[in-house]
Amino acid sequence: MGLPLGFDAASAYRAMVRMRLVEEALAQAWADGLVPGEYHSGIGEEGINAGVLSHLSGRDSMALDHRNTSPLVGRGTDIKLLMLEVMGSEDGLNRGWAGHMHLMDPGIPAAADGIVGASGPLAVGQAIANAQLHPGRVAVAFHGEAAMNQGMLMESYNMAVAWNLPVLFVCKDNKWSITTYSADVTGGDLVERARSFGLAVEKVGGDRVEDVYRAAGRLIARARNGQGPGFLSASCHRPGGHFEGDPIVRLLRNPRGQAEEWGPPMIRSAREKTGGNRSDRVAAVKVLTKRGARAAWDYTVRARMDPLRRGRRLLDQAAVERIETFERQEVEQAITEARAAVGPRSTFGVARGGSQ
Ligand SMILES: Cc1ncc(C[n+]2csc(CCOP(=O)(O)OP(=O)(O)O)c2C)c(N)n1
Ligand SMILES: [Mg+2]
Repeated sequence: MGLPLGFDAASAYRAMVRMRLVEEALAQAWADGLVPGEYHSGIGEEGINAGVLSHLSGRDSMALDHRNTSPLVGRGTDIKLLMLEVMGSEDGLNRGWAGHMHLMDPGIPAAADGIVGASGPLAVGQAIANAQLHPGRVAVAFHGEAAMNQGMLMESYNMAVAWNLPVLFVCKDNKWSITTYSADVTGGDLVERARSFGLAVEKVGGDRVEDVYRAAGRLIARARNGQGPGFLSASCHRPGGHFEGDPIVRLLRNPRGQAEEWGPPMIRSAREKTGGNRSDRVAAVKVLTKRGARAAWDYTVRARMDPLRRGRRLLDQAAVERIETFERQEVEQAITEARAAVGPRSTFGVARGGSQ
């Protein structure tokens, strides 16, 4: 199948590169102790974000989760203000009150919430306002697959269908909920679950921005025309793990080395006489080993799902270089200025040369 009509590969790639570079700059700032608290990066989700955002314009609204940086970058939020906000600066986008997890850009309008599943009610609220005040505008909620086990998100699906609201729910399915395999705690099939609410559904590989563009386009056009809300399931792989400094990534990237380090103490503890009966302790070690092996295998297989690598193939080399050079200059300038404004303080995150 060729590229979809109206799809601009260069714009999509530019958006993805910009998102990736801003995320990398902020991940580095976190490692350098400049970001208070946690930082959840959206590296690996760029194909989903860029494909969906290509269909939004003007004041279409967005409700975001804890991986909110990339969608804001993709919608044109000022990246220096965003960086300052993530670093807790009073000169930031939200005067340092929002930090990384509750970023808000009233100019879009877009709002993020760190409570898992909260992008559902936020988007439904935006959609009600849009339907009443600005027919033709849509709202998009971005959430993870594990958020679909949260009641408030399911209530949002229900209300969106019952009131025929112009909203699209985008499920970024990376298969993980922090350190839990979502499949282990999820009943049934999530796409079928969404369909059963009466949502129009599509499922795509989120590493192919052109496929996301095509599917999101159909769902957003329906919602905009008053034909009802939609649900897009898009797979992705986040090579960085749950948040910066996530120790499980060490296991997944280097399972053999980690088994050598963690294995002997685990076996010793299973043999020790304290803490439950011996067969239970041995069984626990077996379960952990099996889960670790399955996760490491899955991580290795899915590591090929880089949306930028695939996006590059849609363009010629000269265009790729032009886009990357330009975006790198812009992002480097913004992060240099933001870091200079924040100063040398290093009171948060992990110390340089820490446990990473
Ligand atoms: C209501 C609530 N419960 C638990 C948490 C802690 N928490 C933060 S992110 C997360 C995992 C969410 O998984 P998913 O929705 O799949 O998003 P992902 O992190 O994989 O992008 C959890 C459990 C939270 N923030 N809010
Ligand atoms: Mg997840």
